[in-house]
Amino acid sequence: MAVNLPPQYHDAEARYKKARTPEEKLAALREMWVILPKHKASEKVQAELKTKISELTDEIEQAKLGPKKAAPGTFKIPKQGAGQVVFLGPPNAGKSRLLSRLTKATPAVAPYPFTTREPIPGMMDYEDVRVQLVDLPPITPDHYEHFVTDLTRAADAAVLFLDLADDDGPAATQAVLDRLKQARRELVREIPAADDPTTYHLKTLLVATKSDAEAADIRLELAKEAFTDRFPLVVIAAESGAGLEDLRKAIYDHLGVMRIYAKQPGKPPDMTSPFTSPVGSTVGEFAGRVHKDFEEGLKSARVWGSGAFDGQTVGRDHVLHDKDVVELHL
Ligand SMILES: Nc1nc2c(ncn2[C@@H]2O[C@H](COP(=O)(O)OP(=O)(O)OP(=O)(O)O)[C@@H](O)[C@H]2O)c(=O)[nH]1
Ligand SMILES: [Mg+2]
Repeated sequence: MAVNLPPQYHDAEARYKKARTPEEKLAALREMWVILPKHKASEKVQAELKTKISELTDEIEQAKLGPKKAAPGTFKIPKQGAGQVVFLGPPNAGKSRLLSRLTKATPAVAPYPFTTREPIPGMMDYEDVRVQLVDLPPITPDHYEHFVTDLTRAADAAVLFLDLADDDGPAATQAVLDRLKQARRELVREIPAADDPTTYHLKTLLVATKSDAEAADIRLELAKEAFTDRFPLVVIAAESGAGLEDLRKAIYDHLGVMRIYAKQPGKPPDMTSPFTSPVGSTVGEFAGRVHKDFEEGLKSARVWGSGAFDGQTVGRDHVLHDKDVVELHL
């Protein structure tokens, strides 16, 4: 879709290209953001601008911290599977124990705080897809690893932890939210449509752990009062396994993706390894995920699955549904 950009936008863009310092660049990018018309056709440009503004703000802030603390890119976790979900929470909340229950990863689990020091990824199976979970060091007002800022940007969603074995559980979880906000990371139920580009929003699911602990039910009521209007909530006990199957589904659903099975003409579909695309993706966008040249080259497609679609021929703008089978004609 073509975007009609006003001349002032191009002026600001020219200033951006000429800018020599990160601060000058950021100022020009912010002007571009203000001028940019916010509608469907400019969504891609909006997203690109937001990422640039957010990255540059991080860069300027990390430079202020000095080279020792900054170490940008110390930890990068290459994405795998249908999406990447980071674990954020206070110390000792059971983050690592949960990772060890949902994946084959073997993080250290200990009855004292600050056990986890580095990000640890693991792959969670859910039906015929896999979701990447990343266990992270704990967050408190005084303890914050700066690589968490980078890792939250790279992630597709977050799980926020609340410890039902701790009277201070809700306060400790609130402290995590506050500390992340200082790093311009805001955890939300849904990403707001038109948001402030200097803050990075991350779609978040709240997980209350240790429901088997004494008096956990009373603490759960308090936790609900504090958080249920802000996040969807799943209650678990990693030790007994209670709630874990519901949690797998909740994490997958939370990613907002759908499974699409590719089929070659004259052959049965490959039902073993679906592609995953954001909910609402079109045939054209799906083609681009299968191969970067396919989106351009796509002539038509046949779709089996949702509703009346039983091999019907559709165009590139046709919106797909979870578990559709698609045959691309190039
Ligand atoms: N009763 C009970 N204890 C749990 C449960 N899950 C974890 N624990 C215990 O809680 C303690 C902390 O667990 P970890 O998984 O190491 O906690 P963490 O959040 O990774 O802690 P940090 O790495 O310090 O941030 C361990 O002693 C676990 O055995 C649970 O569901 N029920
Ligand atoms: Mg841990």
